[in-house]
Amino acid sequence: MTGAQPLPALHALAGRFPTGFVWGTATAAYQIEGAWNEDGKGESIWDVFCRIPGVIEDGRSGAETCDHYHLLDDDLDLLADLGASAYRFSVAWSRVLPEGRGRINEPGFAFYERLVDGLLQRGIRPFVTLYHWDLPQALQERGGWLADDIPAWFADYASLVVARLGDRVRDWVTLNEPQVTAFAGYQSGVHPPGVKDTASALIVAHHLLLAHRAGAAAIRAASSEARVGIALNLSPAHPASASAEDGEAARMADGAGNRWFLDPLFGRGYPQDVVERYGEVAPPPLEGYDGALDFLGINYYTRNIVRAAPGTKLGFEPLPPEGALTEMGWEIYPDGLREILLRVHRDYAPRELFITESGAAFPDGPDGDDPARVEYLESHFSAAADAIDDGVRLRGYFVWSLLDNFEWHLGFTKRFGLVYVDYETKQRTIKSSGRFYRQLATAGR
Ligand code: GCO
Repeated sequence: MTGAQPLPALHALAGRFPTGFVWGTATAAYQIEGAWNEDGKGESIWDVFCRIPGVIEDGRSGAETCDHYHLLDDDLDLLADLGASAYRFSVAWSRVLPEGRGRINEPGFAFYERLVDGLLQRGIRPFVTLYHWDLPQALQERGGWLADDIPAWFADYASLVVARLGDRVRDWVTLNEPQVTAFAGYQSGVHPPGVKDTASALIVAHHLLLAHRAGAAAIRAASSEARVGIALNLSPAHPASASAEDGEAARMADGAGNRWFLDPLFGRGYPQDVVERYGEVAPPPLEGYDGALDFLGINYYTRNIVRAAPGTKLGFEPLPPEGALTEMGWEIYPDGLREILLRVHRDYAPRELFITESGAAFPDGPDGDDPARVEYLESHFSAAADAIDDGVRLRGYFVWSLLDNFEWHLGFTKRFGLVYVDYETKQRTIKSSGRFYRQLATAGR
């Protein structure tokens, strides 16, 4: 199998997306940049965390990874070659503010200016994420996301970046997946700072929401043209059976994972049913809070199936995924993308929606032959087109990821790229999925 799609089918799929649809790919700074301590960059919490023995599956770190910092021009050419009309990347906070606040690192800004200018020269629209998990270590030492001051620190950082790039960048994503920052960092502890305490995770989630709002105001103050969004990881929660107990379990899983962020961002405060179950560890209310979103970004990978678990705090537990799985062990479930888009559209009516990430890991080799990813993309783009047919205001789709890269605590054991990266030589090879993406995006534009 080569993964080549018959052209008429591909054109039919591309034709289901409206003119002006945004064809993007996505990355994050720590996962691709490398150059962890070059040109004045400060340490981030990931630089520090990766040194702890045993926390990263292959014992490695993002210190070098794809070396995008030095191979920027090649990667810009790759993006153009893939036919992308947009690119979502993140700014490493500690590259521009080594201590998180105060002293500016000019070479850090120069890098992002070169990146943005290079995109614009190639007709590619930048979508900039301000926070994709790599907090400056200096701020961690002042309490990190648990500190009451962090919304203000984030807003100061945001206004600085927008002051530099806001004449060329319109689309800003404040935070990537606040649910993961809070719960992987402070409940399961698989991300830095490796804390395992639900009460702390809920305070961090609260501070992230406050930081989003403060950041959004700072972005708008620095640029009247700016459009502000956030990227949430959302997954439908399905009950394991038709029983009332499993139905309630699914409602709680949806509440804790999805509504916990959606409800406040759309001005409804925290979901009361989940607040009640959290009991004494619940955060203070968010009265009068609104995310003021120009667009909502959804990162979609899979669905969750849950059943009742009466002994647990929230009363549910996940079932092991079944059926066809990606190398992450996640069920391949394109219908869930349509379902979550439709549900968010109906329940929250965001002005605009973007799929800010969707993609899959498979055990790819250097030949770049990845028929499973081609199929994954085809089925998920179809699901996105179905949602558009249903009336969802979906404006764009960013494939995760442009390049194979550092998959956080899983190190380099998982490959998500449209482009294969040889981590020794740093050589890039466009995979079959990259060629499929190019054909689709080109036909769609
Ligand atoms: C996320 C992150 C990405 C991951 C990707 C694959 O959504 O978890 O934004 O950084 O690499 O999702 O797990």
